[in-house]
Amino acid sequence: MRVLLLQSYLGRRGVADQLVFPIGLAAVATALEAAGHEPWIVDLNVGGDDPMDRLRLELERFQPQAVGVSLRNIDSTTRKAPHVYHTQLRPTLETIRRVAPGVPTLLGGPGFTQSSRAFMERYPYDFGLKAEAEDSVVELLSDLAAPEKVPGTLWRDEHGHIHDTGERPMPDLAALPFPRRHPLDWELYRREERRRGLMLDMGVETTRGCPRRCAYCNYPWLNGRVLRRKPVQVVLDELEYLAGTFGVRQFTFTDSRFNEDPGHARAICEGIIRRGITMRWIAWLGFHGLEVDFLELMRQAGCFRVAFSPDGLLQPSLDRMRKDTSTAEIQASIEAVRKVRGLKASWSFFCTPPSTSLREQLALLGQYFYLQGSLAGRGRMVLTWCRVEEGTHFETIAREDRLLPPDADLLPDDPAMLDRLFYVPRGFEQWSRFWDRFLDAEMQARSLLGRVTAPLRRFGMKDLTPPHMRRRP
Ligand code: B12
Ligand code: SF4
Repeated sequence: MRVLLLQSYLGRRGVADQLVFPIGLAAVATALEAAGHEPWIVDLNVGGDDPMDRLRLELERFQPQAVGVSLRNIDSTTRKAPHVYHTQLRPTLETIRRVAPGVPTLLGGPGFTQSSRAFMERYPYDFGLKAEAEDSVVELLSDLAAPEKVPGTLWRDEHGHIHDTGERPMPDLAALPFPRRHPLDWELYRREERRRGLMLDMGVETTRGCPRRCAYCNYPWLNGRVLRRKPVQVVLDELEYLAGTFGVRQFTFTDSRFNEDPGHARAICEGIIRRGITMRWIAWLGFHGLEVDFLELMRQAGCFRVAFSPDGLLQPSLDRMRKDTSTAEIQASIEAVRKVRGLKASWSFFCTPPSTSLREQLALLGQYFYLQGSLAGRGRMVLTWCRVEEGTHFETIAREDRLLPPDADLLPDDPAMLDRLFYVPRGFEQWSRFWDRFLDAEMQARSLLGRVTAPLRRFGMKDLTPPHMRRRP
């Protein structure tokens, strides 16, 4: 069966959104190909200025027998650049129905999984597949007339009623091949890189799943609560394939925490060094058992930036968010990074987390300058507000604290309504405004720095202007 796989359009290009390769669709396409289907991936975020016209042309050219749409992102989840993505599902479906009437339509992806029933109710696609879909998509396409036999599926019957077959076990990651990246037009990414002055962000997985229970997090629903490992050999083969076949020079490990199993992470770094793979990469890390020699090993294996998500700084907020870490561990991670020459790092915090205090607000301010100073330009603090997501423990916290109107729509269509979904505890509204202005000032300062250092770019210096403030080349 010819299956067209679409990465949903984000509704804007080149603003604050990275250029991300659709590895979710690559994974689905790899499973479909192995089962004898013919997949073709179209990322509506690249190629041509009119994504729906591009979709029309692809539908006419490829003549698909089924169309799958990946809803990766629901909205920007950021307060500073609010944007709603999911509404693009409607014009996408309308275009498919107009150009390819009667062709079955499927929804999937992490954004879809987060609120699958709500999306099926809002947008009349025929089927929806929750969570990891390498197995379920093959089962469903083998007999579209019997979706009730495929666990993890939602579908609409002839009366418009939505049915749900419930949950299914996640696929066996150790048995899956790595996602092939060929059934799409690479040249369009290369062109978009040049147009936006950005580098394509290529994702690579080493594990799936997370056993932790952070209050705001939905990852355990997307990938389960059990850590599943991809065999080291497979990860290394994938890296060689990416470098050798497509000339990929940089990638991001997409794991929740690359070092959740430190032994597995070490084996990957050692393998990269042993095989002489010379790509640069980024990874998220947890705090437990973080050792300087492990960071050194990562650095030798090509890691140039690590990211931490402590979210809270003092113990009361860390505990209320079930972060399973301590202030001392956060500070120790800064010390560890400081000892590894050349390694860049970021720590993200919520400006106004639950159970915050005046002490924590002042400590956050101090931490901001401490990170800049102690790491001499290598360290950065990222400040955000927590967006309350449906069904998370954080939603319970926000309701306990009476911070969510009872009628709040957690999937708003209008970006202006997103603002109500960011957690700001009572008594800290002034602080929230302060952080708002603080971040504006930070952005202006970075933009100014970019302009001042512009002449040095001719001599090879990197563009320091924040990507969305750059002029298009
Ligand atoms: C790594 C990551 C990033 C990295 C990506 C690096 C890279 N090069 O890939 C970075 C930091 C760049 C990033 C950025 C953003 N991210 Co992000 N990211 C993730 C993360 C942790 C993993 C995604 C991933 O690659 N998984 C591995 C692939 C193989 O899995 P997958 O895509 O889920 O695909 C599987 C299934 O979903 C399904 N599937 C996928 N598509 C389809 C389609 C069909 C038809 C079917 C049937 C099935 C199906 O099958 C696939 C195989 O099993 C997820 C959380 C998570 N655990 O999913 C958040 C997540 C996807 N990100 C999210 C967000 C919000 C963003 C940003 C908008 C943040 C921002 N404001 O900038 C941007 C958007 C960037 C963009 N242009 O798309 C949200 C999206 C949901 C939401 N709330 O909107 C998530 C879920 C996190 C969260 N907060 O809940 N992200
Ligand atoms: S925030 Fe990270 S560590 Fe916490 S539950 Fe989610 S994926 Fe796991």
